[in-house]
Amino acid sequence: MIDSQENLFNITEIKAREILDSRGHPTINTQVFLQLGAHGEASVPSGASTGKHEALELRDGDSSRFLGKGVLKAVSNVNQVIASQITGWNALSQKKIDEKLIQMDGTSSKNKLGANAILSVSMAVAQAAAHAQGLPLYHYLSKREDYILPVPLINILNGGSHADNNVDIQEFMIAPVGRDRFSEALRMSAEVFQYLKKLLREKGYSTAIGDEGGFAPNLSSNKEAIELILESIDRAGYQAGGEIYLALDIAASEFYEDNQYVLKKSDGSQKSIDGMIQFYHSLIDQYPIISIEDGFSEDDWEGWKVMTQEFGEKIQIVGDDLFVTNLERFKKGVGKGIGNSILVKLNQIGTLTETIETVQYAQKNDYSAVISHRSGETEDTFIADFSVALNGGQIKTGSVSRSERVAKYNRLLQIEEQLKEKGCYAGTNPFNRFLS
Ligand code: 2PG
Ligand code: MG
Repeated sequence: MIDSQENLFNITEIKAREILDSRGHPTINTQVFLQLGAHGEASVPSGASTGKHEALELRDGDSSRFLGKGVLKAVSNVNQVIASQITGWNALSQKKIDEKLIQMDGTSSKNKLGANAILSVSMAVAQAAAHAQGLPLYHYLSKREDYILPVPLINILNGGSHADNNVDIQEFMIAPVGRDRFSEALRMSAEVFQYLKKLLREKGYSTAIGDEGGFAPNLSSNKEAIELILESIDRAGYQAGGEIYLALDIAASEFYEDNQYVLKKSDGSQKSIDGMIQFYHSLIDQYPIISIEDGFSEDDWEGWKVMTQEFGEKIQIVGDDLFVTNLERFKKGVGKGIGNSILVKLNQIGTLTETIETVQYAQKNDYSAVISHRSGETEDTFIADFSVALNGGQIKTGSVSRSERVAKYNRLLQIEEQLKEKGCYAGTNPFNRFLS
């Protein structure tokens, strides 16, 4: 009896295809069908400022299609290679399936089958299992009694590799902590975004947006971006530094050249580790900044160490390109006492199980875990559920414009509504250690 019930969760078909992401580049979408009739699907995002230690995103390299960016090899790896091995397996056995995928690939950076191919199956299996059990994904993944709705880090001004402007810092985000509901925090942020638009117009700046839906004007300096955001917060009637803090993703790997940080999009100035530390002092001492991501380059462990010593008690220091959601690299960083937070992107490592292990390791070691989108995204809302399932307390998924970003926030609104008193907004909690 139990056997036949379990059979209902067996995978009957796996079907992948090439679709488009938010930048008009191809990516992979995979559906997993179960005996029961239920199915799940997932689409894999893609970065622009990718870390060099990330798992491999398999692209065809055939310049006659999509400028070489096609993903037909990854699609065929799912439809032929993976499907032939995983069909018939029980979708409830996520860990076993992920282990099998890792073993089938057999390389440390998943460069045989491609992390994009593998991840699309891993996520779609979880979605299929959740649907088959009639559970929302966040509940299927964690089965908690109570949940935390994450603070959204909302990227309202874009620079770096995500925008064609003269701003070096990649992301200027607001962290709306001063409310007790996610929906209210999101409303505050959307209002600030609209005030920022008005302000940019008044000043004669462009209100065109960058890859993650934040504005992307040409500005006189990185600091001007911060000043404009602070003024928008004020005009919206909120208190910067009380109700809303600022968070930055410097994405410093993007402008690290010959042991120097070269602010090439703005004034072209070159900075050493000391120069960067002084730069951060001038920002952190002056503005209500609560979090800085990738303040130093992905292999500049020395820079990271100095930054952590200098600011580790004052602000959240997030490793993205540095840790690449990779447990081994992350362990090395934790061992060296580097950073106090990790950015978590499923496609940097390639399976759900490995990603969960990394988040759990962070939580055990008192590092915060910020669940993140990529700059090239799709309408898939997996990470919204994932952030709630893991009680991480923070999600970074772009601005409050562009549907591929807003889809995640809208999914969180639904989750908050479903959870009622079982869901609690994280508010200031993830940052309390820095706020006293
Ligand atoms: C980052 C991400 C997402 P990308 O650097 O944190 O914002 O950008 O996906 O381009 O790596
Ligand atoms: Mg980053």
